[in-house]
Amino acid sequence: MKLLALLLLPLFAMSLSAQSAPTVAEAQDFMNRAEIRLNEFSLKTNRASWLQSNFITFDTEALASDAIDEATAATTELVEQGKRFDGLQLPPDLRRKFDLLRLTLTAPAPKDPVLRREMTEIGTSLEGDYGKGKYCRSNKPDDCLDITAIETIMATSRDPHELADVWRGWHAIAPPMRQRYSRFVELSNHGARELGFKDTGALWRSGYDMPPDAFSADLERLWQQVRPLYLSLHTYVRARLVQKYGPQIVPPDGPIPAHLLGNPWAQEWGNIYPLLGLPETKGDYDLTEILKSKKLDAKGMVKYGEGFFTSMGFDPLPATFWERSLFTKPADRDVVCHASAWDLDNQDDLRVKMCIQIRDTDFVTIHHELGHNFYQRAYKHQPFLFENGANDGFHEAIGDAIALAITPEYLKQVGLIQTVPPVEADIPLLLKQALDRVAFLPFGLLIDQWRWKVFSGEIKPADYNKSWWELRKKYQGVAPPMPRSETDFDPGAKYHVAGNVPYTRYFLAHVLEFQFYRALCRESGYQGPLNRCTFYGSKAAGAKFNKMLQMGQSKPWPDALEVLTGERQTDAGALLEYFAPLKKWLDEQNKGAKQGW
Ligand code: X8Z
Ligand code: ZN
Repeated sequence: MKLLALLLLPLFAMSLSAQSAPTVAEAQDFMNRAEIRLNEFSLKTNRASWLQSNFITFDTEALASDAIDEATAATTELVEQGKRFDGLQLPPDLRRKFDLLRLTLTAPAPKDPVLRREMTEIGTSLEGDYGKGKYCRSNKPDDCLDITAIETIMATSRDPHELADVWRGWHAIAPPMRQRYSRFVELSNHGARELGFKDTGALWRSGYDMPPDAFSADLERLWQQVRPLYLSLHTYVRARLVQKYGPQIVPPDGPIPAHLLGNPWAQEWGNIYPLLGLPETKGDYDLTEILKSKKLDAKGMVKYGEGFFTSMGFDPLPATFWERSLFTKPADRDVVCHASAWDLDNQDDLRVKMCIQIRDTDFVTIHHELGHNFYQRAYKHQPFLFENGANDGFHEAIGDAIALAITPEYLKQVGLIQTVPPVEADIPLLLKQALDRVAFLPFGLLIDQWRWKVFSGEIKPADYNKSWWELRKKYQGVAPPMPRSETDFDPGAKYHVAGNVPYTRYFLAHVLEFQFYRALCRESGYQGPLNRCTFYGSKAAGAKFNKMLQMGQSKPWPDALEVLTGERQTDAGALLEYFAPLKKWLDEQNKGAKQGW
């Protein structure tokens, strides 16, 4: 960094002093140089971060911190220098780049190098701690469960004591993060204010081509649109869990204990589908069983994902994707198992990093991750600052829209099942989908409702855990399995809090993916109930999709949405259409039952 800064500074210093009134040509020149620098830093930090999350050691953490520190410093400096062009009338594309430049840092840092380094090191160490997190059930070192093992137990065990124990064990990784987290918040806010934002949360909310307050209001609109469906699902699931575990463990009128929903964070509930007592229907299938019986390995599963995209006309992934990705958890070292997709050089060096298990949810996650990679490749010809999703919700929704098209019809076409289940199977199929995608909605919303208040100071460190559970109750209607206190730090047991990844993107994605899906279905010529549509093999759908993907972030997101869907608003209409038959069915089942908690 030192050398680069020295090289950079005279250039900018020159243009700063040469003229007091800046010109459009200078702004253009400044931006061209800035994008070259940013691209170089991005490559360096990507490499260092890839190493750090694939080999979590003292040294890789230090190297990643160094790279991030340098890149943060350079970006902050560029934003600072870019302020010079603030009042200048610029062509819209160029103005957009200046606006995006201000938003590039998810973790803005103080200008003071000592404070900046402190913040970067905290950030890296929190993510590393999450990656190393384990719960050792006894004192024997070989009885330690990592997050992959914990997830399996939470998905399959039906013993409430074991579930509570494992839940508690996993959440015990987080209290040591608490102090560092609150310091991180302080330092990052400091940086955000220096960049001209109220706090880091305000910076995050500014990335949606509308004023931050309008964005918050839009989220509330979407939540109100989907909330009745969530309540119907919650009511139904709670009643079945009361039958399974008894009213002592599941209060019939209260929030559902968070350890009984098949997932350490109660964020997706698909794993408890077998507890819901639906009769077997003709043609029922269990994708996990099928994947196992076909003896598919992790790579084989990813091949299916790639196959979906190529069937729509996208080029296959490059050979380096297969050589450099991490598909399975290495036996001998700590890695960050939380799935992610990477674009190391903003060109062709695409990778995924995932500890794949042979099961249905991982099949879906693979499509999710590949959605990121195919998006990244589609917009690689854009200038650096436009090489991104139309907004971050779009990035998360691409692969999910494809995963929605993993219908029985599709599975039959690729030879994974023999017969397509009849229409009577629709309710079970829809319920299974809803357990993952509808149950997720309040969770997707609440994480940043918590974090935005943490960043704004409305939630003080002394209330971190209490306010976390208030929001969990308010939105999700779930409760902790045992009393919690401020010695706990339950938010830190979720990857995106420890790793400082904004989360509202996933709420948006869970709405957008149905909009994308419906548009792709229409483009493929499909007619019929929405939940049975697949566009596997549709070149027309692929071409339309690509039209949006290759725009990257070059235009405000409503423009991108319009290209694919003809709509300019995020809207849950498609989601509600998809689940309409289920909503009707749930409400019949729920007759007479109390809704809410
Ligand atoms: O983090 C992810 C992806 C990587 S971007 C696996 N997701 C969220 C989560 O796991 O909490 C996908 C769904 C929500
Ligand atoms: Zn993702």
